[in-house]
Amino acid sequence: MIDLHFTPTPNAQKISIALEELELPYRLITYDIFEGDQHTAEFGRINPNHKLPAIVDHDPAFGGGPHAVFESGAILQYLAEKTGRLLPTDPRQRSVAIQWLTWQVAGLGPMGGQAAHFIRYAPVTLDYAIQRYTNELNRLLLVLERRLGEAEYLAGNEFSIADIAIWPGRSTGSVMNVDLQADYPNTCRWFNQIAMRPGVIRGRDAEKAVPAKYLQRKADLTEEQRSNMFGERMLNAVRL
Ligand SMILES: N[C@@H](CCC(=O)N[C@@H](CS)C(=O)NCC(=O)O)C(=O)O
Repeated sequence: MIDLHFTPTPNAQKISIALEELELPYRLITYDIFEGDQHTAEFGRINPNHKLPAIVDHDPAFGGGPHAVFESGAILQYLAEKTGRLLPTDPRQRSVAIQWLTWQVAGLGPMGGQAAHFIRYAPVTLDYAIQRYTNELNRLLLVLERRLGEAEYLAGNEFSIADIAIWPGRSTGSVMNVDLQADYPNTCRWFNQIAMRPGVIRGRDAEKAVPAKYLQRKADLTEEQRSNMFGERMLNAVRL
């Protein structure tokens, strides 16, 4: 049994999708990140970075008791290696899959996150910051579009954890007001194809198990919520 520490966001959804695709039994433990559930010392022992997602595998293949894993990319790789699935066995294709996985966690994810932050949450409108992050996000979306014009999936002809890492960020388009259908036809083809996979549908629906209030957040946060997400309370969780 695997514990999935979860909140309804694209990063955490990557893992519910992977677990469903791999048909691994898991228990969902939900966090309201706006209320600061992620800042407890108990969760810090599972994820020293105090962010979602994280997993605890109570039956790791290498034995020795429960094993905690944080960072969505590392979790995806861990689950793929545990099961021998969702990562190509051919070394060249496997390397390609890891490259696109890393591209998402180091580029597309953080740039999308910063663009969303300055568009939705910044208390003042900072044109330069918005322009900087939306330009970079646009560039990354073009890189994705070009890749999906030359290959069916990110790693080539096999669905892999690289696709799972990128697919849940579909809301990126709505942040940017991008018309995926018109402007990114290859990405759109890939997106719709993956959306039909039963495992992906079940993994996406994991968020139905979280209390509705988690999903009804607005951009104007209370002072406490802002502090939990971007301020003092967030820093206090990692202070010595
Ligand atoms: N690089 C991390 C990012 C994790 C992350 O930023 N998680 C967000 C939710 S998507 C979070 O926990 N935010 C709460 C906070 O910042 O306190 C990963 O890929 O797992």
